[in-house]
Amino acid sequence: MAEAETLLSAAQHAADMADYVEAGRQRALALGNRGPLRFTRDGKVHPDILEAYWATGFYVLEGVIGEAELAELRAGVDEMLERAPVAPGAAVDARGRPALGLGIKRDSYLWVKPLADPVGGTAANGGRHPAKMAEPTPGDDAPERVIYMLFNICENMDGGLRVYGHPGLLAVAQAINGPDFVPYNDAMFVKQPGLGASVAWHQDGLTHWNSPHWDEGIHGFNFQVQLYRCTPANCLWVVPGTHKLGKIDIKKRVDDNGGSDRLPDAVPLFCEAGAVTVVNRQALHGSFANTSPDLRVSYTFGFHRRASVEGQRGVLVVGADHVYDDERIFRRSSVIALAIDARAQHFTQEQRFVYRPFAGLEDHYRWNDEARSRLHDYSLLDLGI
Ligand SMILES: O=C(O)CCC(=O)C(=O)O
Repeated sequence: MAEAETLLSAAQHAADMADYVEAGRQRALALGNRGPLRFTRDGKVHPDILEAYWATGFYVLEGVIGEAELAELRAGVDEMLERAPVAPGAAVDARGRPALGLGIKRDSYLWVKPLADPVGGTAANGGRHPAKMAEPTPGDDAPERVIYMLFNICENMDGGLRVYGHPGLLAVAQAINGPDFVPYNDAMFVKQPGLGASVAWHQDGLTHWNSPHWDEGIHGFNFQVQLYRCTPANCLWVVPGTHKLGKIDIKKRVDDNGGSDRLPDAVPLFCEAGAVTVVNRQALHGSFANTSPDLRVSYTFGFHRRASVEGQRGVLVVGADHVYDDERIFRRSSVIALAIDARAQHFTQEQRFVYRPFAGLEDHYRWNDEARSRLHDYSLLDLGI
């Protein structure tokens, strides 16, 4: 009985969040780091966007992905979910068909317990999530586990590959990380209403905190393409300005907050479907168990400066320990070149992005069946730092 009394119901968690969520919304609106993706007359990302990004550590780009493309992405996610193995490691989906992603070395699906915090307070991801989030108890009808993340997006979903070649987003990557920018990884966070697990507070980067060259951009940034409306109750939260602080004692912040995960200065990245959020990987960020009634699906992919990655020993990646040499960087970066061509073939009226490391090599990176086979297992080449 004593244990039952300490359980936090999903409804109570949602109610407890209400005031915090509203106060966070007001703080977020005051920051001035949201709006459409704008360019100067000579085609550069508008300096106001970059200034606000560097000041706060994030930006909400509104209205980047149109309805038709969103519909393709949502259909791609639905298909991945329908064709998921019936249970982790199973060979067939719920209808007995061969499950998606069987031939890919990296798992395409990650399951967790509903409303749980799978990494907080553990050594996972290099121990970067030192404090545990509140873990509300799901309803009696909740499944034992839910899909929490999808991987290998560029291989499993053509719509996902095309977004990877989006000219506006690649222009942002170039403006933040320089023309020789390189990719990190990609995934989809799936936070189902009443079931979605939390992501404990963390800073993403692991490698460069003590580097003599450390600065506020050295660990790169992540985009999140938002497939559905994000509300303050289900979205990612960021503590503004923390990308400038170096490594933060996150456990102490939570302890100083009375042990509560509702950090007082954090703000929610709420937005409409089709927005793309840009978050500095050094910024302190996390998301709560989704006890709201709204689904969130966030297509997440990141980019680094080439100099941050060159010669680094891999972290946060699947597969053998490996130093990121020129060949690995080039091969992983070729996914961008293929994505640009896949996009150009689909959106024929759009001006394609010129990715400097592959300028002049476009004919070798045409999107076709042979290119599709070259993409196989690309995520084993991810460039985590
Ligand atoms: O979207 C989320 O809930 C978590 C995202 C995140 O932590 C990340 O991209 O590093």
